[in-house]
Amino acid sequence: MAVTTFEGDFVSGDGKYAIVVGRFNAFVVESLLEGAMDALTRHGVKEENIRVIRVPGAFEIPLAVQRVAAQKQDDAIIALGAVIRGGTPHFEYVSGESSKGVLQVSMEHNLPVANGILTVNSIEQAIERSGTKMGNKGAEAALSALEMVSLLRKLEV
Ligand code: INI
Repeated sequence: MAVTTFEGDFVSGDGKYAIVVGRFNAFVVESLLEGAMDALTRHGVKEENIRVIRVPGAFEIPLAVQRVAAQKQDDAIIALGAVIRGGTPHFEYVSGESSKGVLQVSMEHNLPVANGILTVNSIEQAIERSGTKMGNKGAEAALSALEMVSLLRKLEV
């Protein structure tokens, strides 16, 4: 008997997307945003169906994501930020809480929220993951949002 498999694809670019961006470590985050925009538009998402919401830092991302989710305008939200380890434990709080927060909103609102919040030990690692030798985490997050929108349409309740 054949197994039925459900899997999202990247072919329908008709969804609406909100990108919530933490401004902290802007030199990295702007590259993540470029990567996300490029991935969405090259998969057929029109610029008028993308909105960008800016917040001060990664710690503020969950609240903005929650508000955007409550507006019910988008098929998915993409959270972008860059948390880079410094000399204090502040890093741990910001990285842990921001990731937990976006997951919580995703579950509560039954909405894909892609986690493109980079959490790295050094500026070098951040640069590597924002469009150089380790890819672009913003683009990856956008692709996962596209895939999840497609998958959830196939798993309509
Ligand atoms: N915000 C970040 O987005 N990345 C960081 O690396 C960071 N560090 O390390 O401090 C950071 N801090 C600011 C934080 O997100 C809040 O904006 C701030 O605490 C005010 O609530």
